Amino acid sequence: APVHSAVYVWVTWTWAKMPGSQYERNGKLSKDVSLEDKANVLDDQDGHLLYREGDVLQGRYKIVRTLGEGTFGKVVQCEDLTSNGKKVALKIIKNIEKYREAAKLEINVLETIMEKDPNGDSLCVRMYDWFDYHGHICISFDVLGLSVFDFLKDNNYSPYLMPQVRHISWQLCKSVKFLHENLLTHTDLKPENILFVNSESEVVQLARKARKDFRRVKNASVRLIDFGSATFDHEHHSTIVSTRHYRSPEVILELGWSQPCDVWSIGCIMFELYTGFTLFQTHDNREHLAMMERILGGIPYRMAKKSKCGYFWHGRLEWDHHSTAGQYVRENCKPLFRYMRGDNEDHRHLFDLISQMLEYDPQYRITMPDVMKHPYFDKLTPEERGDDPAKKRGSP
Ligand code: NR9
Repeated sequence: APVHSAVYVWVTWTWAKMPGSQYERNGKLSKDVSLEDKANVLDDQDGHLLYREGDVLQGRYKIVRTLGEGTFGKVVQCEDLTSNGKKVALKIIKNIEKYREAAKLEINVLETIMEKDPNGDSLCVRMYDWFDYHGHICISFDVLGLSVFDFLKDNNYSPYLMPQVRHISWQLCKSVKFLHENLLTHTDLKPENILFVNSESEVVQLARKARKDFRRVKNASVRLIDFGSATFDHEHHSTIVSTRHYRSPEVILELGWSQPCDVWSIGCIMFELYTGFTLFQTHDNREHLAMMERILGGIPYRMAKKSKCGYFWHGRLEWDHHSTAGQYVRENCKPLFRYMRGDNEDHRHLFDLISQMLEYDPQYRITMPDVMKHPYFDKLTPEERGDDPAKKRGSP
């Protein structure tokens, strides 16, 4: 079986953008290790490459600082000494066989993306280069800004404003539509994997008496990252995919999955951009299903019947509404449309679209081409839509 399936991890990774975090500790860890001698490349106990600022990899990439860290490895900012010190983000995979094998599959996906989208219209992150550095697979990309998740967190979870929800969602849909057209499913769509190209922001005061100011990103252009779990139609499909909160019902019920599972994740993400909080805040399958039923109504009998996971009795979810968990779900979840903050057309269109993306049955769930035709997106500006003015001029 492909190693691809074996390496899925649930640990969410965090950007080490703050001095004093992991980034500082790394500095201390590698203090006494001379990396000048390239024959003496060392790893820490977890398989991470030990490095210091100023180290040069492949005689080309000079390490400037750590950008983030995850289960698979780290991301560092480098100067490309062969391109006038151009800034790149270098993903350094741990020196562990299963991660190395998974990284090779990821490179295969990234090469497919480059081949099918030579101009970068798909808004998927672009690979510059890759190499094997003493067992650490390294992949270089353009340097991007904060993730949509980190920006939200740093902004005290103030939701994005409607025009930005629309613009970010549109770009995400464009990337995912492209993947689906090329027989791929991303399988790990989440706000952490959507990065602003430039996360510079400005302070906004909605009302003079507003209790709190919040920040608005100046330009909501984003890129989709992390193709480490992306799966081609012909490849082995791991039973469990996606990060918990964004996981579709067919995955939880182990009914088999394909492209529609990405559409479900996007529905959850659009809700989160609009509200600032996670739609399904849970760590337990049964509770997750109970939340779905509270928010979206009953799970279809045919899906309940087909599932071998034992969450149902005669097609009904076994769930004690009077338990502590039952009370938690009742108090913290409500029918989807009650989360609307306004009753104008924008809000109605958004929730209509989200509700079609959160259709239980993957067979009936809206598909990416139809998502992009939804009237919610009618209000995009031509720039946001990514219409190429050059192309437009050429057409009749
Ligand atoms: C690209 C990526 C991460 C540009 C960046 C960046 N610019 C600034 C971070 C900061 C691309 C990534 C990707 N997959 C990732 S990061 O395609 N996965 C998370 C991991 S895996 C090993 C360490 C981090």
